[in-house]
Amino acid sequence: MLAAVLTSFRQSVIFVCYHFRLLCIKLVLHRKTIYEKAFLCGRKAIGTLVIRDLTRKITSKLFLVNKIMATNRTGAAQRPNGATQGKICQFKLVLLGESAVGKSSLVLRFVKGQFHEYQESTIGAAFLTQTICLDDTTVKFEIWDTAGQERYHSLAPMYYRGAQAAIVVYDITNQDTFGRAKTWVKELQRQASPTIVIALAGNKQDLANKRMVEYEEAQTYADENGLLFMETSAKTAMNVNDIFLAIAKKLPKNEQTSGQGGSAQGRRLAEGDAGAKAPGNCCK
Ligand SMILES: Nc1nc2c(ncn2[C@@H]2O[C@H](COP(=O)(O)OP(=O)(O)O)[C@@H](O)[C@H]2O)c(=O)[nH]1
Ligand SMILES: [Mg+2]
Repeated sequence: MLAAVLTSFRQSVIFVCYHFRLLCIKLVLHRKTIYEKAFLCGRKAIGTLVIRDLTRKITSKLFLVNKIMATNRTGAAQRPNGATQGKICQFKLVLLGESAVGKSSLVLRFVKGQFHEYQESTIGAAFLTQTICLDDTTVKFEIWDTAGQERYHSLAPMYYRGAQAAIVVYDITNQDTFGRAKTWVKELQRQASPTIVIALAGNKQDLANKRMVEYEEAQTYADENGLLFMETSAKTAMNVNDIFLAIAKKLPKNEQTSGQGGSAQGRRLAEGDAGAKAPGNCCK
């Protein structure tokens, strides 16, 4: 009887152990499946994120390339060396005037759109270029910004000789600089090219409350001498682009005979030689 009970107990224990083992195996398998699923899901999620990120990067790169291409396409109409944009002319322009009237500041404003309250004084001369577009004509200015001091005066003819345009600058708050501007105009009329386009700039217009040169006085003088005239401010940018634009409009762009002391016309640039020092051919 006891033996029978023991056997049955043993069998029960074996049965329970067997099922417990099965349960454990099932549990382990189940956990493995969960882990695997989670792993797969994770991989899928990471993959999606990576792909989404890559797509975004590629799209933004493509957008950037498109933007650059579009900019180049729009810019092409204004480039000086395109074949389809009409005339391309290059003119030598010189700035003259007493020192500290704002010659360098005007050039800096026109070329770089900047103004420095403490502009360094020019030694000898400085050279910059700027291009502007007039309808079907691209005008490239080769700008010679001279030093105003008397000790550099002997160098001036080097810069205005062969120049097609000049801006004579005075400071509206200083009467002496207006007198000096008149002397420069006389010198240009005597010694520069007879066809030179001269503009008179009454600079520092933003300081009109300290004005010593009346607008009407300068306008009358300019009219009498056939000069373009504008009051400008390198500080506020007033009339800076306008004075260069007015000169560009007045410069002859048709083929003519060369004037004394240099060609009366700008140089036509061949394709690709925007900065080339070609002989004085005319615009066409
Ligand atoms: N308020 C004012 N100051 C100016 C203007 N243009 C130039 N200046 C200042 O005048 C000083 C002389 O300018 P600069 O360009 O060196 O004169 P430059 O010797 O004729 O070349 C600098 O301190 C400039 O900041 C202007 O339009 N308004
Ligand atoms: Mg200067």
